[in-house]
Amino acid sequence: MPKMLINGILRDKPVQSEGCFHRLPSSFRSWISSDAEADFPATSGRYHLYLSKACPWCHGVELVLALKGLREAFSITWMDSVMSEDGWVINQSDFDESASVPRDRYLYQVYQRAVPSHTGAITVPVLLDKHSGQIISTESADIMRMIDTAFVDAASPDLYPAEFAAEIDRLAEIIQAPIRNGVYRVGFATTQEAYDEAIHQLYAGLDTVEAVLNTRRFLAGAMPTEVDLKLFPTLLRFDPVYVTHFKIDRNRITDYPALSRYLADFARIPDVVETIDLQHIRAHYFLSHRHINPSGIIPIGPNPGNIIADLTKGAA
Ligand SMILES: N[C@@H](CCC(=O)N[C@@H](CS)C(=O)NCC(=O)O)C(=O)O
Repeated sequence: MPKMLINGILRDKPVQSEGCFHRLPSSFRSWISSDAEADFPATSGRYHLYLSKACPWCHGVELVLALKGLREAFSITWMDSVMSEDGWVINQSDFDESASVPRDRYLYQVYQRAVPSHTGAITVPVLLDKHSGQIISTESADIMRMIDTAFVDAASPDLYPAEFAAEIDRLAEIIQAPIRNGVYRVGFATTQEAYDEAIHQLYAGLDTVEAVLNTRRFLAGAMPTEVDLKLFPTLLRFDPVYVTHFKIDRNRITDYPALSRYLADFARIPDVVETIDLQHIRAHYFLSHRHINPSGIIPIGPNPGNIIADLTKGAA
């Protein structure tokens, strides 16, 4: 288990009770705004992201940057695939010298510098203000929404259009606990009861989403919106990782016609495929969670080496 910070010092996380996995709440919840007078105005080049290619929450943030053409507006520090006992390790070979952030070895150093007495988990994504050195947010859903709504440009898609906002929020609620967090609740359960509850909720959630996608191309309608950017990272990891690693073996995504069609359709959106590194993702899960995979074996995986090719077959 990775450690956490308690009063700024790296410590073991307390053991979770009743066999259930609980994600700690995000500690930093400020916002970038389109208002030029705001504390954190939407300014290209001012903000920095700490991201992992393996993490589904980070993947949602990266997809917002990709779909809105904002990749160059932010500097990024990437994590190594495999987590250490001391948490996320910063990738040194990809390090962006021009980003004007210190070259740390571990992510916890970023938290310690911003708030020396910080208590909380050391998670990605992290959104940092390079002017003040403050951490603005560690909550991916907020980061996705604030980038989409603050960095407005007529040429880029609106991922939270007003006419679909209620439906996007409704669907986000349906997928958040049972599916996006649910796969972790299943995989990290340490009692049969906790596993049974989480797995039933997960498959009920997938059945609901399958029914929605039988009538719509994307979750809220004909065009991709924010909620698709939240679901896709989990679906992408499902068959290659979660089925074996998290013991989620009633059905695969390939058993669901609408979910499979949707996964391939989403991967064909321009700039999406560049955000996917399945080898990195698989190495992360199978080698980082040694408490559930002590020997660190990486299984062969479905259709080895060909998953991306299959997903993007026929891409324009
Ligand atoms: N609520 C957060 C959750 C982020 C999160 O849990 N990230 C995981 C990676 S997938 C992490 O960094 N875990 C490290 C830890 O919990 O120690 C968000 O959505 O941004």
